[in-house]
Amino acid sequence: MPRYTVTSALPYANGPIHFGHVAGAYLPADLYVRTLRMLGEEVAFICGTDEYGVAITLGAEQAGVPYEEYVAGWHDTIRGTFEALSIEFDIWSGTSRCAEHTETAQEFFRALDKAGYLARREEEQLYCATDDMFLADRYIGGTCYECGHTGAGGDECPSCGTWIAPLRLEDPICKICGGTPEKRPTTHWYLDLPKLRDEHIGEWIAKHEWKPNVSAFIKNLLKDVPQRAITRDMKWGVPLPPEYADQGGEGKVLYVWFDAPIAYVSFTKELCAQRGDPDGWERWWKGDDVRLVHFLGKDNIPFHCMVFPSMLHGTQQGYTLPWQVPANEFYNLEGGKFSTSEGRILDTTDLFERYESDALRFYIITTLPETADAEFSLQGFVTANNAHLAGNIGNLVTRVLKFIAKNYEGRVPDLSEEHRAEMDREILEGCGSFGDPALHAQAFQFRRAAEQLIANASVANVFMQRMEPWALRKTDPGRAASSLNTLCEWLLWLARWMAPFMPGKAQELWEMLGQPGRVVDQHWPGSPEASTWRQLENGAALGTPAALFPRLDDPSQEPA
Ligand code: B3M
Ligand code: ZN
Repeated sequence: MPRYTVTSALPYANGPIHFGHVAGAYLPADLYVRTLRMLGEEVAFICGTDEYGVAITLGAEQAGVPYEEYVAGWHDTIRGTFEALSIEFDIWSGTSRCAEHTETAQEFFRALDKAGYLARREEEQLYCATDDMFLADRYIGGTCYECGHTGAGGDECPSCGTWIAPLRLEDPICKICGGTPEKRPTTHWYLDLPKLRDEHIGEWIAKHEWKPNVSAFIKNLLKDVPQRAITRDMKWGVPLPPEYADQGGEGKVLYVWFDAPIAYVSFTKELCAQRGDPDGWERWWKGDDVRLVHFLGKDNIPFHCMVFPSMLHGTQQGYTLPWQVPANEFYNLEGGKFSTSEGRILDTTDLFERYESDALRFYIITTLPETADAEFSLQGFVTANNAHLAGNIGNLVTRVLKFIAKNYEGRVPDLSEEHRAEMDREILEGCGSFGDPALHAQAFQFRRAAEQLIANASVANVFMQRMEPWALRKTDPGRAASSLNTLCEWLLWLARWMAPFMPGKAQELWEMLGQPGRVVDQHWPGSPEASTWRQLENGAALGTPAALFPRLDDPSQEPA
């Protein structure tokens, strides 16, 4: 029986999560995990904040707060967005707060070095005597040696796009103090990706079955694979193992993209320690029965499909390699890119105050950028909500359960044996096709899974229109009751089918049907079969019906 280790890319603790991120690495993962769990699969769902690197130190320095305080603040803010969208990891940790992370990352470094996959190099780097530090790329400015643009950075020239070699910059300056840095010798370690590619990873990548949009991206990865620096002269980060101090490792930290993916392992250790099973982490990372699934946005493909697998393999400690990396394309905001820096993000607090989070969740799922870039549009959301949720599922639930509450004392109307076969035939064969949304979710086709859920709800709407129990009740009360009983049974399926997509609303429907416990804890129902699909007792007490999805006003008509 396979076990699933599911990870979502660790968001940098330097800004809010917007829907572009949610659609890339987080909501699809949560939907997938919820589906697997209802199918009875064993899953560990791992995530947390990425708290080191220049992306963090620059942000903290500009905010004028200590690094620890800065990352802790964003860690909590980002957790709030996930909670609002019912995205529930088994562990939500952080690379600077996870007690197991330093040792785990250092262990990877040692193992890779021992296996001969690290190269140690003496080299020159730009050093600022005023700030008493070697300067990482983004702390360096100067004149581009290709085009003469004076606003070039230590990483690239914004004018001509050249990837800058900092030592070649003309008139280099330190962006912290504006002074002129000097060249000083330093030592760094490089991950020998070419060697790992040629020994094993290249063949593994070439043979692995990737999602189509991922394999297109990966093809080019293998061509130009340089050795990659994995250490930095910075104070904030995972320090090198102490035994490297006298080899030039003093005052150096691991490059953030080296330690961050290792945090998936560290956080798993933390999770197992929390569960009182500190050694249990290995069952999630080693052995043939582990299925490692990484959810991420496409810009993280290289690190998750080539660099991290190289690191896992290179330790020679039996780590499993990714089973699937269902990366998504970009999710934009109404024709423009979501961009925190340019302020092009939806005000999620305002959105959650105005709209049901499950409705937002479902809309994002139906517009996921699974094979091509896609976008969030407020008009699109309102239209989809009114059509699929209020108009389809909501309408069905309200009409059936309110009618029963009023005319059948809130109890499941009786199914008469004489009508059973007719009712089964009608709804299972005569009202449109239905199917198992989990089959598509397990294939990472989440939009298709959502469409299947809507189609399944439509079957009951067609049945209701055809049977018209409110009219039938006057002429043939027995068949009216049997048809309403049949609709209640279908709603019981609908609540379970909905659970991975809209856990909150599914629970509301579950309780309206008088069912105990949590719908997310129910076994996945699959697809109804005539002989076994019914489970309700005649006369069973139902809960109090209520509107599940309110219709939304056209946002363009709303007051500004
Ligand atoms: N912190 C987020 C990004 O590049 C980066 C992901 C790390 S996953 C190990 O957008
Ligand atoms: Zn300086």
